[in-house]
Amino acid sequence: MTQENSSWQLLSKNGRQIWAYKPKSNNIDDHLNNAHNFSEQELSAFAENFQFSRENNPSASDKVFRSQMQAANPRPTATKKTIARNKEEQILIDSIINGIEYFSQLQSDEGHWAGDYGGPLFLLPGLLIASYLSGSPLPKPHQAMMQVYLFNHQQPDGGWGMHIEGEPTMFGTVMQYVSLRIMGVDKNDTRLTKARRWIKNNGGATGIPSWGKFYLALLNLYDWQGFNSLLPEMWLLPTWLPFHPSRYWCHSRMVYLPMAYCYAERIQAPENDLILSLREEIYCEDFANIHWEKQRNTVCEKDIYTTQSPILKWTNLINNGYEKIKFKWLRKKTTAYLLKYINAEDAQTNYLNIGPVSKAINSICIWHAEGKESESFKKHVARWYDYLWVAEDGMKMSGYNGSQLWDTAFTVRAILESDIGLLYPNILKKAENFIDNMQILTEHETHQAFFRHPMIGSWPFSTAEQGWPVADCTSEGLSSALALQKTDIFKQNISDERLKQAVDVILSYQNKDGGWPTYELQRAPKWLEKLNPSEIFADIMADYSWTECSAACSIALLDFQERFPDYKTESINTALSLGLSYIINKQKSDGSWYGGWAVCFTYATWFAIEALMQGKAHIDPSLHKQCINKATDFLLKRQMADGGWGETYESCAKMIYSQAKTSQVVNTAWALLGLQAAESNNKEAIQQGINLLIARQQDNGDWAQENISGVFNYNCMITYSSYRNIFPLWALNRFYKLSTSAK
Ligand code: LAN
Repeated sequence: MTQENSSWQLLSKNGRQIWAYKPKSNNIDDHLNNAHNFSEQELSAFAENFQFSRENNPSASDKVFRSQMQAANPRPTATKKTIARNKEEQILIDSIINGIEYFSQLQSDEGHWAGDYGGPLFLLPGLLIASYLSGSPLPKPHQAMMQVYLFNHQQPDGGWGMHIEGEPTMFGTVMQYVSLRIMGVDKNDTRLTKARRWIKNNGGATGIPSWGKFYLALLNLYDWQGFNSLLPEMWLLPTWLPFHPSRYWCHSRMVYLPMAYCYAERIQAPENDLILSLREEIYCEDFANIHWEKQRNTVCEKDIYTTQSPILKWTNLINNGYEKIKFKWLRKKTTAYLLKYINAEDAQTNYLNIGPVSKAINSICIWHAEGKESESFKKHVARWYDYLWVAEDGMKMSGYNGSQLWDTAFTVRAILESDIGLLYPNILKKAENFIDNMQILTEHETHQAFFRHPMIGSWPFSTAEQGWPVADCTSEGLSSALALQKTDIFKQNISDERLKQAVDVILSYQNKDGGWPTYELQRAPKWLEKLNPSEIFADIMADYSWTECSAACSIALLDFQERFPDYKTESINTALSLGLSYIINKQKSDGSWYGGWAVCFTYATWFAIEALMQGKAHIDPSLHKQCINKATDFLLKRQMADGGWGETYESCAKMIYSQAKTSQVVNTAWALLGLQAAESNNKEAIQQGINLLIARQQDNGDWAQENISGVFNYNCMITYSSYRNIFPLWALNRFYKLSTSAK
């Protein structure tokens, strides 16, 4: 390893992962080494070592992490050789083994797989604003790498998208612009001049969507008058009201909570030279002359995803009116409540918070309420680093504190799909250890007071200490634990009792419509979506059911029943028939399913097929046949000339299948998993897809990073860097299993 290779190191402890610059030791609690600057020389050495070009692919390959892990970890060897019956089979086995052995080098000592979880471009600005407002600058090397990241993702016309693959938007561009200025980049830097041109050509920052207006208002770059009231008092209304915030989707709830506090307090940076200059840089008109009230609903057309409904407009009118006459005593009571809630969320999540947006805004609230020297604020700052990730494109803010449990659970299933996986007991043992450690076994003390869904027995998406259970993560945790226990190759620690607790959680998560949501039951009616104020996301107001979540939960229940047929048989059977009917009803006329959390139709179609095939006994046979036939027809129709499948992120936003220029290994793998699960008799199509996966595999067992694979709320993409390994491996392993059992 070169010096540059080793200056950034990923430290990890029980799933917690932090990038440290030249750390003094491997102790994660001591990761900051403030003695260092980051020289120009080091920067260019980094760029040379880890080349990145947005033009080739805006999605980085996670080279920094991967090269480090490869250098540190020897390749494992199989406990015995798998004998092939012919040359073709040998190629298949070699590819699977190569894939497993390569990927196992990326496994941490504590058993999980880490990886780049970037993609959205509006996260890092939030953190930088928190650090700027609170006067807590990030270390120089971190800032230098953040600048690298932001410039790497600037597009040729000077703008930035909302996420790394998206077309430039006002939100993306203004937020990155301001971030770079906060970090001290000169306004005359040609890249910033170009960005300014983009902003001004598109109407200026008055048209930034509401989340951007909020961030700019904090910086004193937007008048709070130009921001629609969030009616903070709403939090004190009776909880039975259908629009009470406790009924919102938890991510919206936990973002609008600290936003309401900041709004109620009108938190605002003091004017200084930078702020005064920025006011001149990002607007088309003179800042002092902007009619702020008129800007409340101005949104640049490049940003709009959800248009304001008439009822939202009326609500805003009323709320803005109330703001003029508000009762001071009530406002005081409200902010005290908001703060209590923020403190509770901080404690429940060990200051990680539910996600990256609230992480930054909660930090701001605690700084404002308790001060920079308070213990709570220091605990917040300590957790900023849990959200930062270094890849060859620079330092980014992750969409979560990682995808640890999720990736580990899938990897176990992919490896164990055939007997080849059994040849790697050490990898599996370590993974089991991690999955064991990540199950949530205690309840938050304040869970009832703050509207939390019971969580004993659940699994999270990232780590147990983050403290937010997820329905389908619980399912993947359970399915992977059961798959491991089937092997019986080493001592395992998850008791029957705990498996049953997981099932109880899954059962408790089923929505009235028969499907499964993400973190909580759907608590608000769908019409509440009319009050979605975000402009840039859809379906954020309630926790609706999703095909993938419903499929994962149904599959976990089926896996569980196989092992414990007598546990709550009736309840599980009822849950299954409702859940599977939900999935069937969601099938589109072309045979596909829309995927809400990854790109896109191939993802959800795979999940749905898997659940319907495994749950066949619970479905009317003719309906089942019709449904599966339609699904396989859909997949076969979408196969590309080279044997692969490929979708772009536009499938998600437009909700219409959008074919990529080239096939994608991740989509190909999902389609193949689906076709094989469906027992499609088009062997040739499957063989062609398999050939493509093998041909695309690199010599070291990895696959190249292609298009971005994850999404949320239809309109923002998110990177799942492990998917390029997990799913091809899984599809190949299934092919091997089926071909050996058939003969
Ligand atoms: C995630 C990540 C995981 C994802 C799956 C488990 C894959 C999915 O099946 C259910 C939904 C879930 C848990 C999910 C929901 C939305 C999240 C939390 C994210 C995509 C990661 C980041 C995103 C979050 C909302 C980002 C912050 C943005 C806001 C609009 C608040």
